[in-house]
Amino acid sequence: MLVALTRPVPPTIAQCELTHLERTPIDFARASEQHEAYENALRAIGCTVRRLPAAPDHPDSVFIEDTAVVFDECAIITRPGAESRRGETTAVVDALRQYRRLHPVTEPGTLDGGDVLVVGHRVFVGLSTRTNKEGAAQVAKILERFGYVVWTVPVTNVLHLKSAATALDEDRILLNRRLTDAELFRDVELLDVDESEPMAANVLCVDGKVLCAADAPRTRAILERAGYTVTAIDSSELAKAEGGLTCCSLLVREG
Ligand code: CIR
Repeated sequence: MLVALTRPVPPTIAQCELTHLERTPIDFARASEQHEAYENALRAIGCTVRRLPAAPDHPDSVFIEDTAVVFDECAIITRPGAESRRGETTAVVDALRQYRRLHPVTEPGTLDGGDVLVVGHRVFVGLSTRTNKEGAAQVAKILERFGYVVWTVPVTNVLHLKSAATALDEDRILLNRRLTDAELFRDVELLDVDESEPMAANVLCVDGKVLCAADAPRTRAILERAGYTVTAIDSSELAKAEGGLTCCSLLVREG
């Protein structure tokens, strides 16, 4: 069974952190509807959705991916790079404790889950405005005992590494090579987004089924030609908060 942990859009979403985008009005009702449709799409691709409590004190709490990174053997609890987001981990710890042994990232390390790209047993950690070298070193230390190999990757121009590249399978990623250096992923198979769709690399793939942004039809066609079953998801409201498709869930494989 695959459990997808999610968190509702908080009514405070308009006060979210922003790094690369200008602030524009976010329609809370519409964002919530789109988020529910996303949860339904997760169900349709085989996930059991478990919604954590809302956290109105944390405007970015819907972006649950940034609070933890879940592996088969353990889960890493992050120390988010934005101070406003640090309190989001408490409820995630409570929820994840029943599934995995937890390893927290500690000060001075910072880590956002959006910067951790797992491709089979390879783990690429983006060094960004949110994730620092200490955070990446802690990830490497936690994971070395389980046979993962960890590399760091510079992240510039985008918020997180997974804004530029996401995993499709155990040895393949979808990437936008204008936003990240393709050379860094040398022993992984690469599938390119359509270059007219700069934000299309953030897709959520579960066992060959892909959730892809509705405003990336050309990349969707590329994925379909490569044999994936693709569902288009309209997440335009949360995109104004710099959220993508991976960032609204944490996937936990059970049993
Ligand atoms: C933030 O700046 O932290 C949020 N407004 C967006 C986080 C998106 N997270 C992700 O892509 N993993």
